[in-house]
Amino acid sequence: MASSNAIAQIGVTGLAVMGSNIARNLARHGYTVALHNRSVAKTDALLDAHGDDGEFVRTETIEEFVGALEKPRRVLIMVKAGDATDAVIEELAGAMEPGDIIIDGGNALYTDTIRREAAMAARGLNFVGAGISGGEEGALNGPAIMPGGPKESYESLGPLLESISAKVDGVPCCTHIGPDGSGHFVKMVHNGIEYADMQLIGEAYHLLRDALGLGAAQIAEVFTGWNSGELESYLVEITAQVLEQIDAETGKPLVDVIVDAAEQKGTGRWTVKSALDLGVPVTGIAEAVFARALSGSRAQRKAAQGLASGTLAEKPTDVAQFTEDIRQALYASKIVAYAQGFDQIAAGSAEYDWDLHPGDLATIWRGGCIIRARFLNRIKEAYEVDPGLPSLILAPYFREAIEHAVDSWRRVVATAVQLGIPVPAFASSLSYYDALRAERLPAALTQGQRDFFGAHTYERVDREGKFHTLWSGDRTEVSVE
Ligand code: NBP
Repeated sequence: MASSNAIAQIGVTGLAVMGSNIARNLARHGYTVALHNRSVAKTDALLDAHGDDGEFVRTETIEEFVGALEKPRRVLIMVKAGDATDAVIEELAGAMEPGDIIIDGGNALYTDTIRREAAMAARGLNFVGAGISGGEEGALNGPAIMPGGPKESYESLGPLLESISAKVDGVPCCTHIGPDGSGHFVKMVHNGIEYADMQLIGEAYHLLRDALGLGAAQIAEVFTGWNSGELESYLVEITAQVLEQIDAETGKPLVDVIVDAAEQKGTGRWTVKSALDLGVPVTGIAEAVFARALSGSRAQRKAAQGLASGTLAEKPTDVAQFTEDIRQALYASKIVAYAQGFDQIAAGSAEYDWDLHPGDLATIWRGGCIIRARFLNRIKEAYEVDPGLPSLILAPYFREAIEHAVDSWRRVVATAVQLGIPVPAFASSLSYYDALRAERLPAALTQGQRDFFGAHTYERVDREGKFHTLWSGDRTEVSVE
């Protein structure tokens, strides 16, 4: 119901798919919501279609919008990330007063959020960068929400955001993440993990199709079965549904008529760029981003058709065993992807002094968001037992899960290589695991080479200090201060 004089508890500006659904979610939870969009048509379309969802206040100008809000004012921005967000923030800040709260629920780059928070704080405004996951369905029925920003603003905002978020065992999928850009940072890493998870599922599908010769309907059944075990997750569930879908025009499985070139909006790329800066090896996420890029290199791929494969091995004959091997490889690789993502979160927390709590993130990612999965309960438990875990892989539950899976994992990667089926994320995750557990890495040789050509020095295994060999002299070793 639209009303012209109600005082709204929150305003939403940006009423495309995400903003409309969050506004409806808020109204359904009993909040009076002021509505604003750059073009009024979207505001009216929302009111026409869903005005009965609750109490809305229709506004046209920013002044009208801000004037409709209770103080301290709370405004949620849901516009396109980047310049549009800056433009809207500037306009709002001009109309708001010290103590008011601006929440950016878009997919902002966390460094932009750090900058915006500082600029708004200088004007006395509270700025909250909130990562929101769950797509349009989540926005309407309960997303996972990752709000950063000043702790004080969460006192006023928290109950409202928690009420519209997803719940798991009665626990809201929303918590205060930390200062300034931390909410958008963890949302970015969440999306990076999502990329890795999707790539791993894609590789499992590829092997089931090309190594075992299964059709889409049979593979859908495999994924449905997997979804009742430890792999239970939103992404595995929707994979089965996508594979079951039949194209109305051709009668073929839809997946067989979709062009095999994956696109990306950028959050995976941001995750990898940030990981490079932080020096965190998120190999699974990086492979997933590159795999999308390679799939999209359509001209190159076309030109490369017919390149030699070399002699290929026979396909596995024990379908049940190899299917189980793939399931185990998927589970182990997925653990690696999450472990790497959590490493990046720990590194970001240290770099920006955010004091992030990984167990809290595992808790709020259990529902609402795209990477929601049964095993996030296990991650939550692992961090409850040891908040300072050096790697998720070292938590007893995951250590045992990988120990159980590792033979299958090796068989899958070896078989894929012998059959010429690309499995970049499975293979790099296994290599990461082997590197992590290796007693001695070839990095000693790398250090020797660096010292040879650049006098970069090295450390010794048997005594403290930095050393350099006089490679172009008499090749004796000197101690370097
Ligand atoms: P879009 O990202 O497509 O943005 C469209 C909205 O931005 C419209 O309301 C549009 O107003 C407004 N806008 C633009 Br474009 N430029 C503007 C400007 N200069 N000034 C004011 N408003 C402007 O919408 P969305 O897909 O609903 O996503 C909203 C945010 O949520 C984005 O940051 C997105 O990354 C994030 N997000 C999306 C999803 C998802 O699943 N789609 C999930 C999680 C987060 P107009 O109607 O006047 O053109």
